[in-house]
Amino acid sequence: MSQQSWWKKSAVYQIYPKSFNDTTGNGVGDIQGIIEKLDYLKNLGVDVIWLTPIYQSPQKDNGYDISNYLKVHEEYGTMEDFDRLLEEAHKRDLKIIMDIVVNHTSTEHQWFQEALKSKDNSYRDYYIWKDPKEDGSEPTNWDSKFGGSAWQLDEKTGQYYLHLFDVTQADLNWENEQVRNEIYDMMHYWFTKGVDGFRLDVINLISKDQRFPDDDGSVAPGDGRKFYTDGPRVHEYMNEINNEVFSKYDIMTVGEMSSTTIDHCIKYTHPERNELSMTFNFHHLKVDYPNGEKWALADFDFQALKQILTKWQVEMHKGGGWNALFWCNHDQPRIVSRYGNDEEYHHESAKMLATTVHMMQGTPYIYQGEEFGMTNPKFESIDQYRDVESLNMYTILKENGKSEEEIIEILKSKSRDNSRTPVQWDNSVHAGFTEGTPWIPVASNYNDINAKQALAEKDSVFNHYQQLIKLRKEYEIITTGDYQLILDDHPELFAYIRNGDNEKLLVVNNFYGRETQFQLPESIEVEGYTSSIILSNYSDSEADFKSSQLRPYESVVYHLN
Ligand code: TEU
Repeated sequence: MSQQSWWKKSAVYQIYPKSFNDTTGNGVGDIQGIIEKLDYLKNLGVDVIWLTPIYQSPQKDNGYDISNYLKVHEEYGTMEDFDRLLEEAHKRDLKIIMDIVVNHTSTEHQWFQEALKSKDNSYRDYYIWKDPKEDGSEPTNWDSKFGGSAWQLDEKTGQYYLHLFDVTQADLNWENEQVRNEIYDMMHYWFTKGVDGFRLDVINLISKDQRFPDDDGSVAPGDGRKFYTDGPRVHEYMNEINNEVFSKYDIMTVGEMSSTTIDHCIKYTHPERNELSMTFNFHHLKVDYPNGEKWALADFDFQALKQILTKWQVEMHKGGGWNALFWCNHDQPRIVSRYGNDEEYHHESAKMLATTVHMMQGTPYIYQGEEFGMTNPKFESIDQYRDVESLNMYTILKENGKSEEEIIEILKSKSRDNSRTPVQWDNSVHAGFTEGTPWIPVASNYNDINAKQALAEKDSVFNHYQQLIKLRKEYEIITTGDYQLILDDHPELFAYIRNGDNEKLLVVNNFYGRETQFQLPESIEVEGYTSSIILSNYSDSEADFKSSQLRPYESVVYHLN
């Protein structure tokens, strides 16, 4: 396998520094705190660490609002701390990829502060400014993803600027070649330091339809996504970034693709197109959005989940693309609380969910705390929330007539803060995260669910993740085999086969807390194959791979050859 695809066998661990490990007592995680946990991560077996933004930022969106790409946010430490982290990681054969946000900057960025000065300032065209409509209203009816209009009026110059996210996150104008060159210089700075790659934030939003039309409401009022998602020049820009920057280093890149399609993701990741290594898509994490609405409650649609993950496996494999595999990140609720059972079957369901994605084709991502089954915190008061999106939505849902209780129930299920509570290292005060007051409360179950406890347990969730990572290194079929869903509409089972040359993996996952029968379809050719169980979340799973009675959340991987 050629050098540049080392990431096809890697497991990536995502760190949200703010909530990872605080060594100064200011209640915020820091770079020294990450250095102190590198041996823990090495023991888990991961190969790459993804750091969410650590750049200078007013922290309105916890670092996704960058005010200086070339400085480290002071609460996290200094550039010397970062250099030491990189050195210590590389000593342990751990790679570090950075989170780069180039769809927008903070409005506190020097470029934006200059742009505000006048319409003819040389930085004005770094951002997207439009005159009001004739009646003085916003240039288009597009909504911000964090609620409200995507346009903010600057009284001084009488023009609006575009912000697809918070009002303090102004969209950059990628049509401007000077902007692109500034971004490329900044990227070279980090790669020259020895960084091993980038996670590119909402990178498929950077090309806007220059007509800036109103949304006709055919999808949903104000949903202007189709005018900037996978936009007209997006692949041209990806290709230019690759030619100008990525192609000069042995690195990996992963694009966060908001509301994208398989066709685009094949284009983004096919090796001959020289764009990105792999992509995140989120369609499998919207099957608990009733009618596509995030801020409402519904059980997850299990059949839709199976179909979506299958479609992405089959078509990306056929098209030569490469998936990032994940359930969790800093924007998503904790998966064991979302699609699993975080009480009666905590360990079984956390392990089952991990096996489901880790045995698929792609590069798996583990979000901090997922490796030992951290859950949603189930906060009871709005005072416990910090996320700008959640706080905006609290206001909007209130204005729309929802009661406090209804809104709290929605936030408990949907808020991004569900994944941003401090990592639960042990059962000491604040779960060993800080000796100060944490910036966001620790989940109350840290006595029972913490890393120290998991490391001491033989059959812990942590140990299950260790085994999954090892299996990826041991069985080539996990990386190269094709994927075939079986028992497509089974009410409880998500079962699939990975087909290799003269070998198969049979992966059977019970997604529910009740027993159910597995029967291998006659159509599956297994004559002459012998089998062994290479992983299970029960110690005594059925050896007969053709037929078994599966217990609640039971998940078994059979190797057939
Ligand atoms: O996320 C973009 C994104 O798609 C999600 O934030 C989603 O739009 C949001 O949760 C609404 O459902 C990236 C980062 O991961 C996120 O943390 C940032 O807030 C956002 O971009 C803006 O930079």
